[in-house]
Amino acid sequence: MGNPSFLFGVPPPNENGLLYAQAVFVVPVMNTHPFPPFLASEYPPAEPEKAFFHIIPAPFESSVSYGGGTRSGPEALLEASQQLEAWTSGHVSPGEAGFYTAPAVVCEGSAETVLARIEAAVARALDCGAVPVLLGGEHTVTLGALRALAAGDGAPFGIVQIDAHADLRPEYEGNPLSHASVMHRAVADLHLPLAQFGTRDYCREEAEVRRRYGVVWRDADDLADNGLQGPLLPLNFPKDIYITFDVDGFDCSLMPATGTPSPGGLFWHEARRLLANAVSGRRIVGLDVVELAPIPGLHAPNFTAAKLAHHLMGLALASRSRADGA
Ligand SMILES: [Mn+2]
Repeated sequence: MGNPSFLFGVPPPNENGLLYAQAVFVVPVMNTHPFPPFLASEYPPAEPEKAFFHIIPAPFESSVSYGGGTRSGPEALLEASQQLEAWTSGHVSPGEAGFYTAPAVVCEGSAETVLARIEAAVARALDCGAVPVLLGGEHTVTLGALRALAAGDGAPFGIVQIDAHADLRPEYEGNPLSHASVMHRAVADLHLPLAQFGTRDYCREEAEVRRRYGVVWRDADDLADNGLQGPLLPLNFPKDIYITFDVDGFDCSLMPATGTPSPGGLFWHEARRLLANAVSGRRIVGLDVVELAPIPGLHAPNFTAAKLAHHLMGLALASRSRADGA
């Protein structure tokens, strides 16, 4: 890898307000290489216009509060995805609907600059009729996807968040675009309905934000003690949902490779049952897997994150098939 190679990126909005142009610009970067397409070992990459899924790597890392490394998350997840089987649980094959892995979002510049690029990449996915699958990067990247969906012409949608943290601080260390504030931006700025599951590390101020904005939640302790107990989402929650899965929602023994690992989290089958419950009767319009911070030499968490992304795509495919009457 001694030769220069290139990362491709979607340009930020231009002065005419266009979200993206046809051409991409090229930023030379030393000692990097294009990320492998998602599960290319089983499915050759589809054309963007024909793919059901646009997988968008967003290796953004800026507002680290504990351990770093999320900038390496998308590449590690994509590499690990080559080891996946074609089926997810329930014998669903998302790849048959077409995977297009977009060029990695260029993550140089300010958070707002990067968010504009993410928004453009997600808008492009939506224009293609695809489900955007964003791979972080720190949790801040979710805001770019939410902005694109909110600006689109789709039906109203709500957010289903799996996370150890509420991410509801108005700002964190003076930064309103911190990963610890991303859901505050969603509820306060974008006015999106929000449901949080698996939460266990948050403060009084965030609990007050929950009440102020009518956030739905089931904390990890409650889920462990009482189980799911009926539908997780209220009847009046939007039928269209965006799923944001912060991998620290998993227990830290299953997912040590994240910036703020925490005990008392979800295990695989708990997460699977929780997601099935939340998705039931609803349609997934986009999703992300964020905050993977790979540990050199430890492959299991990367594979766990890849399998999670694949599983979520299986749920999205099934949810859209139901909604479309297929
Ligand atoms: Mn988070």
